[in-house]
Amino acid sequence: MKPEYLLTLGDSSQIPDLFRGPFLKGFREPRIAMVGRSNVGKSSLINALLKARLAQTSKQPGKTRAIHFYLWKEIDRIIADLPGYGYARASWDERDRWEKFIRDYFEADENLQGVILLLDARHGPTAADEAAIQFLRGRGVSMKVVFAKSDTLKNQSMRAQRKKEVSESLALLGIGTSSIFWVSSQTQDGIVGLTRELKKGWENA
Ligand SMILES: Nc1nc2c(ncn2[C@@H]2O[C@H](COP(=O)(O)OP(=O)(O)O)[C@@H](O)[C@H]2O)c(=O)[nH]1
Ligand SMILES: [Mg+2]
Repeated sequence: MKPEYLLTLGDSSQIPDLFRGPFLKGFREPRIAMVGRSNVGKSSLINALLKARLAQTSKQPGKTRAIHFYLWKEIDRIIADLPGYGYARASWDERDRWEKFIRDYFEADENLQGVILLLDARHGPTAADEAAIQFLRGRGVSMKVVFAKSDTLKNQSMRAQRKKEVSESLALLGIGTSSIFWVSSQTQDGIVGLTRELKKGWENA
């Protein structure tokens, strides 16, 4: 039942080698992709969900350039840690490369169950997050919107206020409250509920 690191996709040129029909290098488990801004907490959330320290986390944004895949045996899925977007110091050239790489990956992966779009409980959704939502929408990818770092909202009224604000702005982007989740990788708050949801399926997405 232990989760494990599977492989890394470094760039688009490796796609034909790794993806065959619904398989990722021989593995048939459906994929879940973790998408979000650089430093929002993607790798930390993967570790919290898998109950392991497999994904590398960092205080510095803009570190991950590749897609790392992990086998999440507990729920029979493969979870993909994607490079973050919206890193302020990235050059235009780098941003274009991000888009192309991610687009190539989504096109290649025939067994992608859906995406966890990770937003920051304090600031999301930013313009870059909205662009990502539109991008995923346009590709017909199922989405669950997860707010990370919920521990940073210190009290009940702050939480209630933020929830109201974000559900209004997400509704404008076509995302209903049943696809919105709040988690903290630090306190583990919401991790069990999200796991259950990911295991269940994506009917509501
Ligand atoms: N307070 C708090 N900090 C977090 C949480 N999750 C991640 N972080 C911090 O946010 C930073 C970026 O995390 P990381 O998982 O590497 O983000 P990534 O770039 O999206 O993969 C690190 O310093 C983490 O310790 C959380 O739930 N609560
Ligand atoms: Mg990361």
